[in-house]
Amino acid sequence: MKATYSVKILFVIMLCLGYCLNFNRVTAQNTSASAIIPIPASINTEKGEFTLTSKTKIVVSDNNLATIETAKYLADQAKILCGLNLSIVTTSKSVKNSIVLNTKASGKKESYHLKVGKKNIVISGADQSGLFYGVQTLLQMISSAAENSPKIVIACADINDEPSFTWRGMHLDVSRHFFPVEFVKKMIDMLAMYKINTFHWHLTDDQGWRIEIKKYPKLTEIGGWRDKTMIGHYTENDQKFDSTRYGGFYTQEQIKDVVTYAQKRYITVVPEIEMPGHAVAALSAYPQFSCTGGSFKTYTKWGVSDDVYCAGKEETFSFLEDILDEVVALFPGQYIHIGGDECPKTRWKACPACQKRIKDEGLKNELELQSYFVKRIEKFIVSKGKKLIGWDEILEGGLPERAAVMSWRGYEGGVEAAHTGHDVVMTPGGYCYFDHYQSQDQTNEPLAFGGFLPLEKVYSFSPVPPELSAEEAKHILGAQANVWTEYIPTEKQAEYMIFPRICAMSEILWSPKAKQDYTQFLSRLNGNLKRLQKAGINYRPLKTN
Ligand code: TNX
Repeated sequence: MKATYSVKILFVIMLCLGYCLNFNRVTAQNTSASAIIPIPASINTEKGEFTLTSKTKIVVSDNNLATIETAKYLADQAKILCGLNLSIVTTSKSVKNSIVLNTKASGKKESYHLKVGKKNIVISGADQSGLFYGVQTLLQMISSAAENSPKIVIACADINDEPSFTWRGMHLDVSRHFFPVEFVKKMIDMLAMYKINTFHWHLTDDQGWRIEIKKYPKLTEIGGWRDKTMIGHYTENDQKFDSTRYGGFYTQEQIKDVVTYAQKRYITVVPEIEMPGHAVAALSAYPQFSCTGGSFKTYTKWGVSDDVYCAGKEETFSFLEDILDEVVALFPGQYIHIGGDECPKTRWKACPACQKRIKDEGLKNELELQSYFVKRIEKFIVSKGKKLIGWDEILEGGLPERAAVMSWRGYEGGVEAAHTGHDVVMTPGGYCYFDHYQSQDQTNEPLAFGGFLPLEKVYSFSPVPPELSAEEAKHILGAQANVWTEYIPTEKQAEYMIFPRICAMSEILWSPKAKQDYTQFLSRLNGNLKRLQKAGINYRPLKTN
């Protein structure tokens, strides 16, 4: 009797133990694979777990400077996330209880292999950016493990990951409202976390010129400031303004600092210098490059101005080429964005110099004059070893031979460009405009441009339209979110508009379509929001629309 009783007790104990062990395993699993945004291309969860301790070493196995930088980045971030001070060693020997970093993986650019074993974690990038993304994935696992228990337990797993698109971007308009370097860096940090690799910096517009140009100091002295700013919505019958002088700009030193900061996070900064339209701030400083000669004041309201650069005067082109000369020297990336959007033809129609240009060049009309303008600038940019990208209006009147198109008025511009073999970045307003409302009930939301772009709609975005052939689809480099800031005056509000929509955008651009699942994304997002909160991000809480 007694013996059977003990056996029974033993059996119950074993059951409990088994349950506990299994439970632990499930918890550990939850702390890894199910926490990552964007979801990796392939994850195999395996038995066992790795426990991160203060004794865990980061091993740089290839003695490469970039790998060492990434090791330092990992150590710094791990300290923030879980308080552990991980030391870095450089050795090709195997080290127990370590996170090994190398660039030995095979695969396409930016891809990586992450293996969590019981004794070691090995992150192999196909290149340095791949290694960096592997580290980002591990950091997400550490972050989520740290939330669940003081012990950092990561379930064993084998992850193979690569991006779907090469252009994974976010744009920030710093003209309508100015954002200081510290904020730009904070955003770059967050973008890196979500494997976004392009930061499109909208540096000039009617309402403010934000980049120091040494040859034309008045661009920032005068064009960097406006007398007042519109309050309320542009469409109100009775437009209202404050009475505060507003402005700011980045020195070239600050620009270089941001570019280097971004480079260390594998983010390319694409500068945008608007032309021929959206140029009132520049013209307020140098009115001689307009059709009428001015005078102008840096714009204080939103919308589109009739005053644009004069396409007839030779001096306009010298002026812009001088500016671009300085811009090209500051930004090592391939692309220079020249805007090209929303350029009314009113002034050109009435301008003798523009009309003469149309006649002399045998152009049909002002649309072709715009095309002449962009093509001329494109030649210059190409002569500097760079590529031109512009908003889809640059298609009108004929696209420069090698230019890439940013399709914002829907998919159409991008489709047309891809049909003719041009590269395209998709940014259709309905899916990518983060200045749109996040709720249908606008009363509880901060004033915004308009529209309705909830998280779920961002997640439903597909950058490649079905009408493209497989060959044409290769021209869709990717997509980006655009953050226009007419109605975004503060950093807090910018964060509210960007997060968590950028998390959805990152998954659309990185993860394979077959892995995209909104409900599952939401469950992974919950943990991510805690990390955003820790990083001091004023994200929009998940609530119904
Ligand atoms: C259109 S998108 C613009 C911007 C505005 C934005 C507001 C584009 C190329 N031009 O100047 O800020 O709409 O959503």
